[in-house]
Amino acid sequence: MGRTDIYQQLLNSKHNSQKKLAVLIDPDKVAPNHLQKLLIQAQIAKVDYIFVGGSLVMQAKFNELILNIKAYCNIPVIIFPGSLFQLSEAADAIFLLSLISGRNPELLIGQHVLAAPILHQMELEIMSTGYLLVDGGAPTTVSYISNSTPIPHDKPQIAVCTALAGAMLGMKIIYLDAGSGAKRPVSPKMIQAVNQHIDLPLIIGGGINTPELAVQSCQAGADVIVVGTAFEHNPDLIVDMANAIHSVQTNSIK
Ligand code: 1GP
Repeated sequence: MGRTDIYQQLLNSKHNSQKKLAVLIDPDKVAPNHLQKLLIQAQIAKVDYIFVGGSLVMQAKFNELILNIKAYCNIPVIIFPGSLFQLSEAADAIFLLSLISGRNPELLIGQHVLAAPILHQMELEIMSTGYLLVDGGAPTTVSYISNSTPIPHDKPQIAVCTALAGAMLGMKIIYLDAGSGAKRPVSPKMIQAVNQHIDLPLIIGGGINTPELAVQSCQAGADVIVVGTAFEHNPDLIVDMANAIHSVQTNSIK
């Protein structure tokens, strides 16, 4: 299998204002029968991407999970790695995340140095991603494990400066995350501010649990909405969420 061109697709979709939905599968949280149901719904709903990963994964069979996902659906699978243990050539692509909102050197560059020789030998498309953790109203697993301070919810300017720095450093995607199960998602105000300053694909996740919240984020400038927890509780929500996101029409307000 040759390398995929998911990044180019993301750029094209951004250019055409087509909003995308990614379903996040946390390896620890999905039982095999639930996985099948989730993926059948995802296929029916024409979900755009499956992200796989978590900031704390206790499940050892990462590769097997990705092979299972591939067996149930043909949606592109992108690794959203919480650590070096979450690598697999069975996926299509990987976000090479640098936690630029934090000041933990391991997650800015340390883990990347260790992963680089392994990634170099894999056929994965690698997408350099500036990852910004935003306060979601309560401590999340990612804020604890990453040992980093999230950007305050009501400080869009910090997110803007951080995203700008990431773009200037050559990162290709910006991911604003309130953390899995966040009590409040990244605010439309923050999304809009970041979107007005950078021209890169903008991924938004954490605490988005209704189609209305997803649409608000898209209208503020999100290109890809990531949903995990809400679908773990209710896979039937996938179709409504996808329809809502795919119907968003925006006139880019830069
Ligand atoms: C977390 O952005 C993702 O990294 C998804 O969050 O589980 O709250 O949907 P949820």
